[in-house]
Amino acid sequence: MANEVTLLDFWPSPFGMRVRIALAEKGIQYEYKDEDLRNKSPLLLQMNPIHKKIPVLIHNGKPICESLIAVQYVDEVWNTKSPLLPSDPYHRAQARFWADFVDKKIHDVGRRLWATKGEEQEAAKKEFVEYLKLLEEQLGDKPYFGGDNLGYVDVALVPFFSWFEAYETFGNFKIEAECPKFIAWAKRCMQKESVSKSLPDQHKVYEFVLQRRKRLGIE
Ligand code: GS8
Repeated sequence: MANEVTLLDFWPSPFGMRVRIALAEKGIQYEYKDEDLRNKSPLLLQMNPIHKKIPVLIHNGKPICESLIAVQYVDEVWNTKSPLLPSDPYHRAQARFWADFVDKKIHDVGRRLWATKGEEQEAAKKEFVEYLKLLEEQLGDKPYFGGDNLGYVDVALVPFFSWFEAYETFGNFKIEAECPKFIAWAKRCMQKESVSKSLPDQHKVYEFVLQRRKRLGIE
């Protein structure tokens, strides 16, 4: 079967980055299409008519929506190389739990770090550090959440590292001072080409967030 793979994405999206990393880990060639989310392409609307969101992975004409579902799909279809989910069902359930935790907590609190001010922002900073400390505990002494190799939780989480300059600058705090182990883990992930090539430069994301703050009237 031919393997035609397209990714509908938007470069600063941490969700899109997850699928980019998964495809890179598996060594899959694909066509990358950057969407203008204020003027969505007919292809995006056709491929994700329910949520109308990126990322959408298109495999041989068929769409797979939702980033974590797409990462699992990639892991299942290209299963001969770089497994992302553990083979043991209990460990697999745990990995899904923490990826779900990242989805439910990190994205939202990250947004509050750059899009709010005053008390709300202070509360977000406290919460953010709390979550990173929980993740540090979960990492333990392992190099990656996946153990000796990059795994599902790493793929779900590391994209947010590209937003750290924006979080720190607009939140006026230093994440490394609070969570050095987390930063060491993120830097370890960045040494992998599959990750470094999939994540945009932190400063570019910062500039993007600055424009968004202006549009939202925060600046
Ligand atoms: C979230 C995707 C998403 O929010 C996933 O894939 O994991 N749960 C989904 N995509 C955003 C861009 S990144 O913030 C998006 O496409 N937004 C367009 C819109 O809401 O109109």
